[in-house]
Amino acid sequence: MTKLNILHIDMDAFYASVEEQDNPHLKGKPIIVGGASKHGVVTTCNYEARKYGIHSAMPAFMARKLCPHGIFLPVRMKRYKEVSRKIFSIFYQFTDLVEPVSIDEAYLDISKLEVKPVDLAKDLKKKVLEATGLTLSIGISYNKFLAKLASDWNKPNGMKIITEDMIPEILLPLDIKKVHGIGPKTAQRLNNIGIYTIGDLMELEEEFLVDLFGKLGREIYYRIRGKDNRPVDTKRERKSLGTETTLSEDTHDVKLLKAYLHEFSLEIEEALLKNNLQGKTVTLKIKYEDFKVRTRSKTLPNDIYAAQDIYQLASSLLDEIQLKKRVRLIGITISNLSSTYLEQLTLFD
Ligand code: TTP
Ligand code: MG
Repeated sequence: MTKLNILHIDMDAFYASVEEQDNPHLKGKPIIVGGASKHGVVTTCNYEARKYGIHSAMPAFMARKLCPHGIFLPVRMKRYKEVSRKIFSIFYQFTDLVEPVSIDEAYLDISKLEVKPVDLAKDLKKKVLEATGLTLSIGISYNKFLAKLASDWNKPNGMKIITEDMIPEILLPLDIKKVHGIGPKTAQRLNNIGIYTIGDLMELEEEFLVDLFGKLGREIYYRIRGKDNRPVDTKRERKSLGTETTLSEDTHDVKLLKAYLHEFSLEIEEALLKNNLQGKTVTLKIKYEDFKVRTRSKTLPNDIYAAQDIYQLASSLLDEIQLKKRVRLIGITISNLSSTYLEQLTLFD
């Protein structure tokens, strides 16, 4: 039997569960996080609220309609990050082969450990519950694709093993939307040609999928056959992260432009925290009314993630530019990124 050496861990209703834990009187009530915040979009909700059909990325007004007595709470990113750190420090107690995927999700490679995967998974669940009061779902398999599929199998507080001989029974009837890498658009394109399940998808030739989706097509071809040799990548990095907007009216108004920079800094801080990242380089981008683009960057000796630091840097870059023409687009990017978990890793070595 292929060794079951990969774990995928995903916290249950993460932000909402933290809120529930911090405010015990809310336990059992439908909790929606994010409805109160700037874009008016639900970031997540607890399983009680999901019974009403509420889900991530739903506009808040719709969620309120579905569940008027729901508890709508603002996003408290710093708090979630704090809890996330605690959880990841528990992962690192088991192995240093941890790939942080997001604030509440990680892969662990347990090949080096001499313990039964199920026992390890139970132990890990118990430790996280004791330290934080939170539950999580674990998938156990022999590659990342199958481990991720397994962690989603019986959420919340789930545990699922997928072994090699279960592949036909589990994969063939599965909706193609469940394949990591097939997004809603890709799924739609496949539905259009009569492909709904992985079983249908298996009928297609490798080269046909490559023609359709390029390199991803090849990956999909192998993944649905239970083959995925991506290693657990402890240093996985994104190159940059940023946001920009075209203004409703071209402007010279530095105060207004700085208000945008302020808003962007908050958004970038949130995205950095969520993805366990920090960065050294901030780039300001301006597009003038004549569509000429100017960018200016500054690189610091140290890493930053806080909105205030990003704003200060971007704002000083704006001060250095003489606005001779009106501006039609403004944006900030942070790059030179690194994982905030690398520190933690050395801490536990
Ligand atoms: P998920 O793991 O996708 O969702 P979840 O943990 O809330 O629920 P579950 O895993 O039990 O299905 O995302 C983790 C956190 O990331 C989530 O708590 C809130 C945040 N998030 C957003 O901000 N926007 C989104 O669109 C999604 C999906 C998640
Ligand atoms: Mg989750």
